[in-house]
Amino acid sequence: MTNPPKRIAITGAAGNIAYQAMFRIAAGEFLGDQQPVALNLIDIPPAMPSLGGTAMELEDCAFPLLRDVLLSDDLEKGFGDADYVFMFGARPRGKGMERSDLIQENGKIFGPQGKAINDFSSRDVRVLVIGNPANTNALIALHHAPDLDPRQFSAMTRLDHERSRSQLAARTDQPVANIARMTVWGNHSPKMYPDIGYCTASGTPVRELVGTDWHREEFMPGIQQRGAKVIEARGASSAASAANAAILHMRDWVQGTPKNDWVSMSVLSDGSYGVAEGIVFSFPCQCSESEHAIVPGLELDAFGREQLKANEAELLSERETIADLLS
Ligand code: NAX
Repeated sequence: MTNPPKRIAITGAAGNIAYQAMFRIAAGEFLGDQQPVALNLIDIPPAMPSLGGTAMELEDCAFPLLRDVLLSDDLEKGFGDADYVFMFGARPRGKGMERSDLIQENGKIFGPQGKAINDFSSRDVRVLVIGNPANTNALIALHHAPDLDPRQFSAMTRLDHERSRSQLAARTDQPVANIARMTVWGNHSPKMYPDIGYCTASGTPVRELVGTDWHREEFMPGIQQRGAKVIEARGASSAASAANAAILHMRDWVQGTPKNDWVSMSVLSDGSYGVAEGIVFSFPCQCSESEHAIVPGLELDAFGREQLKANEAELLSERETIADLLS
């Protein structure tokens, strides 16, 4: 018997990351090769002609699992009956734009979109915000979806998590598949805290293999600045790796994380680890059947606690900047 299709809404569908993500989703990399999918591709009116071209390409792939493709600049249609939402769509930072302007401008997008998800998507929808500033945009979206559980919303720090695993594999000379229990705490911004305190490489504590100086002086800034380095080299921001991380984030949320490991996910803080409630903060999370739980009880040293506080302060300040959008 064939499963009914799951409907996946993608905002910013004419953009770079979405272009790297949607073909993989349609090929079954997110929900598996037994699950038909329907795509709702959402963008703004000027992007519709280009999106039409992408839809032709999807058709030309003749993906066996792809049942239906809808293109829309209308939020009701776009988010209608969505089971999963990837929110890539955002305004890029323009010339002379301050970070606070960017936060304000993007905030205006995520309020109405959160409301449309609240009003028109499946009651069990799961939402991932990628568009920057992702954590605060997710906070705005979930705030405008009062009929849904805030736990149905998350923001992406998975790219930072995978970047970390890859660098640690290279440094310890271990296969990347054997790098476990990495944690990226905080905000998807250069303040994020890539923590190796519990991380293991083929079962050995990574901290013993790499040392504190390398962690703080090379690894941390390397991960925090990795996005900027990609832009410098490519002349464009990370797209394929961001799409990969978005698919992994959603796949693990739905299908579950491996036993004895966890992933980094930005979710609404419940006060765990002393982080203020009411901000979307990256925590170590374990997932099972579309639910996530913050891994409890990890010990942080004084340096780690300082890093969490700095991230908390940054996210509280971002929340202050968009306070009018939360009223
Ligand atoms: P692009 O500029 O290529 O695409 C953005 C798309 O969003 C465009 O097609 C634009 O028309 C659309 N858009 C703008 N306003 C919209 C609205 N109101 N409704 C629907 N669509 C709208 O950017 P891309 O490279 O795809 O990046 C997308 C976002 O991801 C950016 O905000 C980027 O900063 C962010 N990133 C987040 C990452 C993360 O780890 N959380 C990493 C990668 C990336 O930097």
